Amino acid sequence: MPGSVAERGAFIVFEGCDKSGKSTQCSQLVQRLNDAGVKAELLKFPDRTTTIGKMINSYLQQSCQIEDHAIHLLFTANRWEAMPRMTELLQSGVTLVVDRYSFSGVAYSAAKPDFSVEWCQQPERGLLRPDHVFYLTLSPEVAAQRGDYGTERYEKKEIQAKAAANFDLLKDETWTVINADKTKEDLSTEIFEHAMKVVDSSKQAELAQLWL
Ligand code: Z5A
Ligand code: MG
Repeated sequence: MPGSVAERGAFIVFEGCDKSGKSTQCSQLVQRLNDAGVKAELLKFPDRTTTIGKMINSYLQQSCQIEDHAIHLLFTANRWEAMPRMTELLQSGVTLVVDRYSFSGVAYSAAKPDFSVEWCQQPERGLLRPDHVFYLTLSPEVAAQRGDYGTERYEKKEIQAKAAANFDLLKDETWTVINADKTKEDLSTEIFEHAMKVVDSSKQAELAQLWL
């Protein structure tokens, strides 16, 4: 109808350190939203399927070296290349549930010596701003009960601790901090109830840009 504003989808991000259950909860949320009649899709960063994503994958699997600033910019570029499709999906009414985003980009790069949060944020400025971030927290002791760290580059206790401290610096009013030391089912119910409110409140809101 001319002049009418179509309802857009919500942009929901999950963040947190290794093994906090992000991927598990992202899948569950998409399933629950779809079951409730809300069109929702799952996206994940890094998206290891693109040309840039394949370089990131090799770096994370430690099969190549990439200079620290350069890899930071590749993680960011991997988000920029997704912007046209994400914008189109959101504007067509699809809710996006996104497993890690710019906050991981900043938290992990700024955990490296001589990197500041401000420097790391700069190339992320202007990306789509999430409507809501669910930040899953887990103590290192409980995380350890979920199995050993894998062999990927940042899967080390010290880096995870620094990243967690950096996540704390990035929180704002759009974040909900969730203690992830609960059953998968309990967590999923808590998150779904909150997410439905975000879906409702985002319908008429303008899409915004991050850190501008
Ligand atoms: N990185 C970066 O540097 N810059 C960037 O811009 C971005 C990322 C976007 C790869 O990320 C690395 O890239 C990451 C940050 C960096 N490095 N680190 N760390 P990834 O997202 O691909 O990493 P992953 O392999 O998916 O691991 P993860 O995300 O840390 O795990 P998770 O998704 O949080 O957890 P999960 O896979 O859902 O669950 C882990 C295990 O715990 C599994 O066995 C589950 O069955 C179990 N689990 C889950 N929930 C529960 C509960 N509630 N109770 C008990 N057990 C549970
Ligand atoms: Mg994951």
